Amino acid sequence: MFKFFCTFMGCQSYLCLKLFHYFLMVCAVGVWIFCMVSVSLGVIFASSSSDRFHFRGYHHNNSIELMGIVLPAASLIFMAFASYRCLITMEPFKSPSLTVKVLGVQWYWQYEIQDWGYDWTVESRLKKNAFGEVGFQDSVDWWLYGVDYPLVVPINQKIQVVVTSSDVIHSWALPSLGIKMDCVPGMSNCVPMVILSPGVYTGMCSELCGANHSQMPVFVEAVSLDIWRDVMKKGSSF
Ligand SMILES: [Cu+2]
Repeated sequence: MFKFFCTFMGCQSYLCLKLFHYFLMVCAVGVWIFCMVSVSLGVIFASSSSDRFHFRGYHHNNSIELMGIVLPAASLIFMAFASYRCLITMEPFKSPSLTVKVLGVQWYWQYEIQDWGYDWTVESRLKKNAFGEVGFQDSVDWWLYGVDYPLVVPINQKIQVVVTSSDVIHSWALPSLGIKMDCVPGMSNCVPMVILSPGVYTGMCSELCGANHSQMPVFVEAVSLDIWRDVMKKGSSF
């Protein structure tokens, strides 16, 4: 678990996998366009410099011109469909199995779960060392990411995350789950979350929200349903 801290985290949600595949596909299309343009330029330069007679089949060639229109258009339509599918995956669940409320506060997160008969609220603040200071790597686990009370959620559940803010705009971001959602005061935004494997997932507030913006990491622990029920039964942090 702790070794993830020093590396990139992999995709651990259905949404993140989809976004990553879309990213790879767009990269592939980019490489393909680069190759096509390079070959075309090569042919043009070769035909205009030395042996014009040899390459004259490429000038005013209808089928090549048609290809130059159809192939880019087809790749754009292909990417549009793929991105539309990603957008649909980002839509809030119509029938979520669990709803989690995330409240951004200067400068900590408040998590509420009032579902399945539980009433669980925690304030998630950056861990400090014995002297009440932050930012000392040796003094705490999960340097600059560890919090006193993390959000605990079950894996393989359709979790609707409802985010909002009590003061300024924050942003609840978890890269390995493909989530980055603005928390706007007086407004609630929804983001779907299905975590595929148990573990610890970290992110940061991604909207500059004030002096201690750096002190509101997002720290999520994904556990099995049984462990999650035990955590819920233990109750809130205050
Ligand atoms: Cu913030």
